[in-house]
Amino acid sequence: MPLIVLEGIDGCGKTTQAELLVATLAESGKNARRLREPGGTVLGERLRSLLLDPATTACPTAELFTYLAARAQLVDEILRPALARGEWLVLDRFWYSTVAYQGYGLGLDPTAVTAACRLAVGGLKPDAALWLDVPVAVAAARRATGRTAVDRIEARGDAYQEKVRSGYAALAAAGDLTRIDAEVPVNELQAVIQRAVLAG
Ligand code: Z5A
Repeated sequence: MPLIVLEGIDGCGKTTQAELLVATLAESGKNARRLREPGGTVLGERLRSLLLDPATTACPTAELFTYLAARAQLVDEILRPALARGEWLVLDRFWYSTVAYQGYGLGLDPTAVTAACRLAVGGLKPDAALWLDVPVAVAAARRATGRTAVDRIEARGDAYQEKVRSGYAALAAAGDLTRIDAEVPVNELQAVIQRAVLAG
């Protein structure tokens, strides 16, 4: 199961769990690493800076295509070659984020967004896609303890995060994501994720 995706609203604990999962996989002898979206390539990291900069203005459609450009490059330059070499990749966000944030969050047609995502990933399918679900207030409290600067997406506030969360719920209901209750301590969540990955 070499391509594992962790998803969820900002502050749900994805990054913490992605790092723990990579460490566990590495301990068991796998060549594993974490990658994040947007990012992971020179193009992707530059686009990430623009996308998260509060000074950037981008209409929903421009924002959509910028995330897709970063993703298409990551798939072509990093993901496919690494998977072909047998590496295990833990991906902090993938196309599900675009459907949730730009589709459900910004009001773009989720069906059209999903079709655009398919084009960007060129048929690449994860072996496991886990949605770490927490209430918006819990995620906000977790973010508040860990960070200082608020980026352009976080600045949209709780109402936006609720729409994003409803997008993840729709993806889970459609069978695209596996929901995991993430309102539990780090070590408990780590055990649940490990079981889900190893069971796959
Ligand atoms: N975005 C988009 O709009 N469309 C797209 O297609 C894509 C992305 C791909 C990327 O930001 C932004 O891009 C993101 C969506 C948008 N929106 N924002 N903002 P990012 O990658 O910089 O940040 P993030 O994805 O939002 O993640 P984050 O803020 O780094 O949070 P996280 O990874 O979910 O959580 P964490 O860093 O692991 O944990 C947050 C804090 O909670 C930290 O202090 C931890 O110690 C603590 N924590 C973690 N787990 C727990 C548990 N279980 N209990 C208690 N406390 C915990």
